[in-house]
Amino acid sequence: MPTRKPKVIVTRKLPDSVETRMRELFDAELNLTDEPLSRKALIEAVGRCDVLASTITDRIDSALIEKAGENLKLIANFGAGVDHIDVAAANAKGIIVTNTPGVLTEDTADLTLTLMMATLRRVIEGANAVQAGEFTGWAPTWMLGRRITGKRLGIVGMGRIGSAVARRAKAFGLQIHYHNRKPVSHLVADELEATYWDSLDQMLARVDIVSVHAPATPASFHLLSGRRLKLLQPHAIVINTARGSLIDEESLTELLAQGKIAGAGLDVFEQEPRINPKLLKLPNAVLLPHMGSATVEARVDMGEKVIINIKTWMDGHRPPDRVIPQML
Ligand code: 8YV
Repeated sequence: MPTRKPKVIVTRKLPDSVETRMRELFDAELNLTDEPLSRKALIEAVGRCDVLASTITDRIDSALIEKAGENLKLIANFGAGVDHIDVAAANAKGIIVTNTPGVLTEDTADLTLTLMMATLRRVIEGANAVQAGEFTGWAPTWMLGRRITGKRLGIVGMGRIGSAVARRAKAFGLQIHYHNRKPVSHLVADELEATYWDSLDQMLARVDIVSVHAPATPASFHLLSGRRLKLLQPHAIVINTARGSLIDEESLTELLAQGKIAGAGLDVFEQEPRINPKLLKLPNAVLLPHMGSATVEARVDMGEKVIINIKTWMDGHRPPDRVIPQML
């Protein structure tokens, strides 16, 4: 740990209050343009900083970590997901990785429910129709969506965000089903009246809505594969506010186009910011630009967490949000 203020390179523009505090506490180098750093600039940054404050738009793979200078000891990620960071390679080089869990749970769960409702109730189609001057008056059979109350929701991954989604969904009258590595505690299951499915395949065949909330790891890549998506009933919808890699986007697009899945609400994509052009054209797909945690409050709290992680490390303590690879 340096006795001087640590050199912290921040790869993207963060909320003003966070940047101000970083300037006070650290020898902070901010990104005033907010352009994602090029590979060359990232290599240069890891070569000379003590701490890299990264985001999802930085690809921190083993080749980049190879280039790290001996001062780099902490990658303090602004965000909960760390699938863009090779945590094992960083740890092997003595670099700690931290993230910002907890503070974006409720906002991401809110956006998940927003997508469910927007998809089932055709909210975007309706708003677009009004803007296009197509609202010529109320009609009994126009813009019909599907009722939310009473539907069966299948949550894939019942961690913090999955549980927050379940709580909200229960209040909307949905029946909660979930697949997880292991069942949640009896207390939580009773509160949510949730049904545990050991077999993801069996759950998929029986739910009306499926929402994924698992971390992106090699094991969860295409968890909703083409084969599994075909198990869904034709009236089912798919929601993703986690990571694009969890769903085979090409198969999902085909099944939506063929009417074999009724709709999808997606906030994340396999090759962000690129989106499959066929998906963009589908009226039954509600697509958002990765904005699950995009509230002023969440982004300030995420910044605070980055600061706390750097500060505790700087003071010689174990940062509270250290990512342990075995837990991913
Ligand atoms: C963040 C997210 O905004 O935290 C995450 O994992 O997906 C987003 O909500 C993004 O990762 C910031 O780096």
